[in-house]
Amino acid sequence: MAEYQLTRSETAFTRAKECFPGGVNSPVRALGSVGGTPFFTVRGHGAEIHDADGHSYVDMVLAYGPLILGHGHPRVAEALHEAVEDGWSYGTPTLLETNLANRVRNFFPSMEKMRFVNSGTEATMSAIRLARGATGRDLTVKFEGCYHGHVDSLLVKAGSGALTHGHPDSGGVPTSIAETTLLAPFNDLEAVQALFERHGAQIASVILEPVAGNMGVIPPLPGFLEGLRALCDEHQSILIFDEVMTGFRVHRGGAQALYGVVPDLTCLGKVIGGGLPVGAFGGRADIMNHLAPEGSVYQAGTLSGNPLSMVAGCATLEVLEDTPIFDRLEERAAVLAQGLQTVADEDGIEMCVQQVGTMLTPFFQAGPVHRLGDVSASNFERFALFFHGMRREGVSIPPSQYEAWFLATTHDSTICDRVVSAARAVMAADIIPGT
Ligand code: KE4
Repeated sequence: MAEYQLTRSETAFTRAKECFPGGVNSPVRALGSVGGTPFFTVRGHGAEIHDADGHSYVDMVLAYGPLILGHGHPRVAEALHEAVEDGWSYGTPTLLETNLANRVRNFFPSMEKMRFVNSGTEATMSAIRLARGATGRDLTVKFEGCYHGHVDSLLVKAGSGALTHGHPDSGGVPTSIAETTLLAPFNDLEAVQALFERHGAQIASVILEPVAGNMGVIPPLPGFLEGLRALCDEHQSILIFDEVMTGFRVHRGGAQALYGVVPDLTCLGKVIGGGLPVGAFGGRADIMNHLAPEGSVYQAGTLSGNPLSMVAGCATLEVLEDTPIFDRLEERAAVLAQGLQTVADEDGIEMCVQQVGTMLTPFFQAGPVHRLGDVSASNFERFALFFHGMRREGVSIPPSQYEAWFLATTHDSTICDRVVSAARAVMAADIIPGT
């Protein structure tokens, strides 16, 4: 019998495992919950991503959100080519940072002042420290299944990769730190009320993904965000919207624009760097002014505001300032979500597609999904079959039921039709109703 020939990605994965734990630099990329070997990417172009074995896929991951303009957008590429001619790291202030801050504020007017960092994790870590410093309180309220990056005190019942690998409570986080985090189920206002009744005077902040994306896409129930706003006002706690994922994704102005609830602080990342390393946190000036060098809350970063991320972010937001582009993108996401739902319904496959703006998640269950406990009722085996079937059909989706799919401006109706056709083929071939 002919010897099996390893694919280039399989060989690359073997070599990567000699360098990195699990062969990856971020756990979700290791396909832990669906099995198999991740493909190794050699390039991305437009709506597609291409692997080391010559396969092309419609990319519904888009680097987990940043690439709202797709891969290699000419405006972003041009901005980077030009910027590189002037050097790419200075350790001094530059006008590039001010330009991006002003563009961000056009979309998020609640960010009276802000600070750039290099990841979403840095943004949320800094925001909760700032909230503690500004209030003199120690406790943070977070929600089960929400993921805010790998911040020690927020890796408690966290979502995304932490859930995918079944470790929502990470090793290495001292109990003394985990105890500063109070937990409530997402969409459960009464549970938060009870926490405030018991700990109100010690609660520095409430942080949440205003639309959850790291346990799959779960919108807030009517009144939930408004209720959190009222509780924070009543107890002088700081309301933090982690819009690292939802920013520019659920609405041009994020969830705060979509639902009309204004947080005290906002965390951003992903889209504002156009795919380069970036994060930002900002909000009320009276809170932000507690930050060094004006105030006592220390936060710093060698590469904060780095020129290449700033120009890539500016070029990206410049394109998004053209409103119709975003509106058309949202429409296509809704059509795609409906297309996936229809295919599942026609095939008698239990699926509940939840979509907000340009992000969506097909849950393999009847739904609706309102909180983490609901997600665990999904058919994870089916999800794994679906994942591998879609890859075979030329569509790359996130390798976990706990992740969100993303669209880019490059995902025109033809591309979206390809995704629906692929889903139809997979459901017909790989997924047996009732199993
Ligand atoms: P980063 O540190 O990964 O840039 O951002 C952390 C973060 C913070 N807040 C929210 C709402 C986020 O979604 C994230 C990161 N999202 C995941 C995807 N679910 C990043 C992918 C990964 O961990 O590899």
